Parts: sequence; structure tokens; C-alpha cells
Amino acid sequence: MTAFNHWQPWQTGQHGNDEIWVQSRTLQNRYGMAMHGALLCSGRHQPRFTGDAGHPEVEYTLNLAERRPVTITKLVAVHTTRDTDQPLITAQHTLAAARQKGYDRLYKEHCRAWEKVWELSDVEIEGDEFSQQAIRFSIYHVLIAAPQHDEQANIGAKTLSGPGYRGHAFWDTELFMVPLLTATQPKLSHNLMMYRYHRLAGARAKAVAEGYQGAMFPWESDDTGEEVTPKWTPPDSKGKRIRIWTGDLEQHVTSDIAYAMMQYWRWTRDDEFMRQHGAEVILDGASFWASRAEWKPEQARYEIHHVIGPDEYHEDVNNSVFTNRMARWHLESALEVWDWLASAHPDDARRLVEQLELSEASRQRWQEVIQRLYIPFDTERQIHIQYDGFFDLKPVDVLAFEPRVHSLQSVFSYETTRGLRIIKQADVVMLIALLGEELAPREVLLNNWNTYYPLCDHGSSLSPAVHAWVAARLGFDQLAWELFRHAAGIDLEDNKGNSRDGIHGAACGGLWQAIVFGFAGLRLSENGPILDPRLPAHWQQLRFCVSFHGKTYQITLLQGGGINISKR
Ligand code: IFM
Repeated sequence: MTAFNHWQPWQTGQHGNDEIWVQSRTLQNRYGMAMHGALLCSGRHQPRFTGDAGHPEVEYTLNLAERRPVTITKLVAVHTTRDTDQPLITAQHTLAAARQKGYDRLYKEHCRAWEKVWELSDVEIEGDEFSQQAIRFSIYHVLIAAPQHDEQANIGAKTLSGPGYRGHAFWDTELFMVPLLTATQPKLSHNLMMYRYHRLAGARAKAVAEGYQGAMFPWESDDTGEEVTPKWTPPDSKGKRIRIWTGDLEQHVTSDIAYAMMQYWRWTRDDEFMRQHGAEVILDGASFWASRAEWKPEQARYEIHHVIGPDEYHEDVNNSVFTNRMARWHLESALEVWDWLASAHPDDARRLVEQLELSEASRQRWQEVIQRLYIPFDTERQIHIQYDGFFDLKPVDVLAFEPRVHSLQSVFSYETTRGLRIIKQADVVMLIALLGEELAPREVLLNNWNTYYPLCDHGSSLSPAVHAWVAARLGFDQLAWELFRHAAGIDLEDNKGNSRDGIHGAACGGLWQAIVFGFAGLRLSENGPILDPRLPAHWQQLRFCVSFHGKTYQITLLQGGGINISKR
């Protein structure tokens, strides 16, 4: 992964006799950033400013006496033009306030703040130290990357920990990381929902540019809200580049965002968010899908052509079952939200109808697409079909290549893999995770699993945790454990061989879902949350908290079936 410089040349300087500062601006969006730092030393010392332009340094010389400890404390304040017009002066003031408080008080405040966070978001596992470490590692990485006080930032696929994917946000946020936040830190989830709301202009511009209506969110998003997926890979050692089609064709992200918003609303009952913001995103996304579906007179149905589903090994396919089924789900949810608004908040409903140019005709069109959108299904085998022609691909015995670190795409090459029946990540299996028995009766879900699980090479780090979740729900306990173990080692054991590019944020969020939705079987029914635990055989106890309609509940599950729920 090539590192790239997104900073203008740095300005640096010194202040007083122990402080140094740096400031710069980002090259593209001209955000200013300043850091002001102090190195404090309890012993008698002689400071000397060293370093060069861009790297200010302060060096101390001191005489150490035997058994006379000396404490060195480094304090740094950071501000950007996103919080203040004058980041350097503000950083200087913040540093002065921190110096006044002193390390001990700052440290205590820090610990108290983290205790509060862990009280709500921790998952405790008794009987398995590695799983305990892996889930805390994962929760920690999602929490430190989630914007705390900012509705204008998202979480990059590699969080803030590495240069992979240039900090861009994908569906990784909504379907992998947000669920943990919705259930344990809903305020942070709200910030991320608002990030998408504030980027509706970019999504509308993309829909217009592609010839559609409504809001079509970009596959890769940054703070502009425009499509920022690169068109080409960097050249390989022979100078060959590959065209990246996901920015053109991977369109399910619009429904994924709606899904996260509906889940947020159901768990929190934050009606204010839905009235003022969420409904606009969901309804305008529905307008996109209604214009995206094409009527095919010969088949007498709507179809969606030229897309990429979650299985990115196969590009430009027709009727990806994930895309079509989630588009239908999106239209159904939009009608639900519209009906709710019309009865509970008719003024908001009128405002949105006018603003989004909706009408009775739009409702009818949505209903017609819901009823007649093709959901590929093989009635004889009683399975969903991943996309038109999937079963014409050349079969491969994927399991015969185990054990391996690298994806089968890197074994066979990009071009060859396109013609092979290998799936990059949970696709039909992802639909099972999201919709459960709303997708199909259990027998069909089992048929889907038996068909698609053996074809998946988990070439994406997003895959193992979702498979673990679904395997647990379908009763494949040993397999669920093995897939969970795979997911838990993605960064801790670098089992995809690319942790140097940054932490896999979606895999971290996915691990939480594998535990809470998979092993604990937590889901929202019409009457509220329900549990259906299937703990791995060696876990003696599992404990976690969830927040539902503004109240926090602690859930303890015991091996053997015991369940204890207490209000916190
Ligand atoms: O969003 C994912 C995609 O599903 C698989 N490739 C990596 C992306 C970023 O994590």
C-alpha cells in the first residue's frame, strides 16, 4: 500500500522554554491542523530546541542521581479548523489548561471516561481468554474510530490506523460497525447516521449523473459526499493496472444505509431523528431504487442489471439477489416510514412529499416494484440464485485450497477468478444475516447455506464473522466456532496478511455481531428484543449490555441455557 502525503509543507516553532508546535493544511480540502506540545520534566534540566522544518524537537539534558526518580510528561493538544478558526492559538490554550490540571488529574479523568464507555460496550467471556482479548480489541478499535462530537466524519474502512483505502468509508460502517454502536453507544451511531444525511447532496448528484432519481450514495465516500472510488488500481510490478468497477456498479450501499437507519430507529425509538433526517434519506433512496429497476416486458417483471453484489469477484452482473432483495426491503421500509410520518407527524410528511416531489403515483410505483421485482430463486432446488448465470461458472473445490492466507483471486488471477464459482464474501449468506426468516423459511435458509458456504474463500475480511453469525443461527455450532476463530484472528494474528495497511474495522464490528446476534441470538421481534443463545461449548458465561428505547440492560448468558437480564 503506497503512503501518500496529503499535507502542505509544515510550519513549526517553539514557545516559551519547553513547548513546540506544528501546523499545516490538507492539500485538497484545505483543513488546517495544529498541535502544541510540551515536554515536562520534574528534575533540573536544560532544554534545547532541535529538529528541522516539519519536525520540531525539544531535547533535555539532566543529571540523574541514584534512587532519585525523575518524571517526564509529554502533553499534546490538537485542534483543526473543523473546531476553530484559529487551531494554533486554540491548541496553545488547550495545552495551557492541561498543564494547569496536571498529569494525575488528566489521567483520572481519562480513566473515568473510559470506564463509562466500557460499562456500556464491554463484552465479557468466561472460559476463553483469546476470544475475550479479541472482542475487547475489536470493540476498542471501533470505539476509538467513531466520531464522538462530529456529524461530518465517518469511519474509514481501516479506521484511523493505516493508509489502506485512503480513509474512505464503505458499507463497512453501516452494516458492520454501526450495529455495535446502535446497541451500546447510540449517540455515536446518531453521529454516523447524520454524516450520511449531510451528504444527501452528493448522493442526489450521483443519481442525476447516472440518469436516476432520488439519492444514490457513493460506494466509497469521503467528506465531499461524492463518489471517490478510484477508477484504477496502482500499477503492479509489470505496470499493469486493473479497472475498479465498484464505484460504478456496487450500488447496494444505498439500501445498507437505510437498513442501518431503520435499525437505529427500532432500537432507540429516536423519532426526532427519523422525522427530521432519517425519513428524508430513506424516502429519497427509495426513489432511486424505483427509478433504477427496469421493466422487462418479456418477463413481465422488474429487474436490476449491471451491478456488483457483495461478491466482488463477479462484476457487472444482472439481478444480484442481494441487491434486488435489499432494494425491495428498502422500498417496503420507505412505505412504512411514510405511513408512520403521515399518521404521527403529518406536517413532516407533507414537507417531505413536497421537497422530494413524491406523490400518490410514486407510492403506486414503489408498490408495483415491490411486488414485481425479480428475486432470483430456483424453485426446484429451493435456493436463492446469487445472480443470473452464477451456476454457469466453472466449479472449484474451494475447501481443497485450505489452509491458506491469500485469497483465491490472488492464486488464480483477477481475470480467471471472474469465470470461477468462488465467492469473495458473504453474499446470499449476508442476506440471511440481515433478513433471517423474513427472507425465506428455515429450510430454504439451510439450503442456501449448504449451497453457498462451501464456495466462499473469505477473500474479504468482512466475511468470516458474518458466516459465524449465520452458522450459529442455523445450528452449525462447531462451524460457527471455527468461523468465529478465523474472524477473531484477522488482525490479532494477521491471518489475511495485510494488517500493515490498517485495522480491519468491519471485521471488528462483525466480531461483535457474531457474538451478540450469532451466539447470543439477540434480535428485535415485533414485541421487542429476544435472545436465543447457542454459546460455544467452552464458554462458561457471556455478558454484555444493550440499550433499547433509551434504557440499558445487562444480559448474562450461562452455558447450559441460563439467562439473566437486569436493568442498569
Ligand atoms: O467494503 C469492503 C468490500 O466489501 C470488500 N473489499 C474491502 C472493502 C473495504 O473494507
